[in-house]
Amino acid sequence: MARTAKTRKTPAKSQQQGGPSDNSDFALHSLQEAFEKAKTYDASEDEMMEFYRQMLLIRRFEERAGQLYGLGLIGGFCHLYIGQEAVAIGLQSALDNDKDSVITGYRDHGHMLAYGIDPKVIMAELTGRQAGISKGKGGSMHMFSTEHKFYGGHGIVGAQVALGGGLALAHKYNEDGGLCLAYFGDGAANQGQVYETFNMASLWKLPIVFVIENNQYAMGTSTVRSSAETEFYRRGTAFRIPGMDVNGMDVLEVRAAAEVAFKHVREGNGPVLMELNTYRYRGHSMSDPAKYRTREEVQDVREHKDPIEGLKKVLVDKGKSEDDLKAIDKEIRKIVSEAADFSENSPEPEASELYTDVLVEEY
Ligand SMILES: Cc1ncc(C[n+]2csc(CCOP(=O)(O)OP(=O)(O)O)c2C)c(N)n1
Ligand SMILES: [Mg+2]
Repeated sequence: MARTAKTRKTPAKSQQQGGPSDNSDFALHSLQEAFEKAKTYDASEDEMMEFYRQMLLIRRFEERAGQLYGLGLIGGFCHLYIGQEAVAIGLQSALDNDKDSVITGYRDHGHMLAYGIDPKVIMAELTGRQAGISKGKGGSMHMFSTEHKFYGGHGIVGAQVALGGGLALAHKYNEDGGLCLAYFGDGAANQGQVYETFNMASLWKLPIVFVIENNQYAMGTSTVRSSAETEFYRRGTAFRIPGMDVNGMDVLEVRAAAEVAFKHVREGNGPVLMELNTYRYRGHSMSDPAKYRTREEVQDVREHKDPIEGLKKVLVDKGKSEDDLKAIDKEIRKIVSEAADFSENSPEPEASELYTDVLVEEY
């Protein structure tokens, strides 16, 4: 019988019975077992407020980016991260920003914000301005900051995984103590070079964390229609890479998983593969009317699994007042408005910029 979208797993799958550690045919589950012993990161109240603030920044920034796109101020492609905020915030909060590197695909604005990069230069890049992080020449998909060890922003599905392997090799070769966090989607997980990278990374015990952001769709195709194995955390088994299955809608769970995975990698044990189960609320890109799923499906996730609302509940239970949380919202709206104003009022690149950053010689 054909599998339908109804049978696909939900972001809450990892909370259900019969998780990976019960699966006798999934051999590399030692990290999953360690993680399942303490699935919620014991965050201080300040840390939780910071997670809340950062996730809200991504949400409001992306909403504004969507509006600017609608007004014609952003051209080209634009892939929003709304719904997936807990993944980037939970993982990147556990990084050492002085040492570690990050690489991802084209859905990259949220990762840049999570890495502490100024919203103004991200928004200015989206609107193609000189002040943008790639001088306005990269746009939404090609943002880059070597200063922050953020290596893109890539439009070729899966290519960032092989490049991430290279970054990890550099960390090891230079003995700089860093690790590479390489994000890719459920669709990208079916790309050939991903497995070549798994092989070399495991063979050479490279310091890399492979993160599959399973948002359930690759463009308009759900995972059950495209993938023979939808338990993506198992995909490293043939390469002896331990897997972890994580609820990517819960920032405290993501951070708890990150602690286990990063420790393993930092101790020189080679790569880890993490599957982060999440969901994108908007279409694949701004030009996608999303006819391949029902409104009810999206609404159900928004109402029951939203990462920001989920953390808000935890904070309110801990005694935070609605007013405290509203004050954060106000602060974030101001930051986002300033970023939008900055990006609209900044000059476009000079025509002479057409001749810079162009490779014309062999190297
Ligand atoms: C090599 C390659 N093949 C196809 C495409 C077209 N394409 C762009 S995004 C995409 C889907 C990727 O989905 P997924 O990896 O799940 O990432 P998501 O968009 O869900 O974050 C495809 C097929 C591409 N950009 N590069
Ligand atoms: Mg996807």
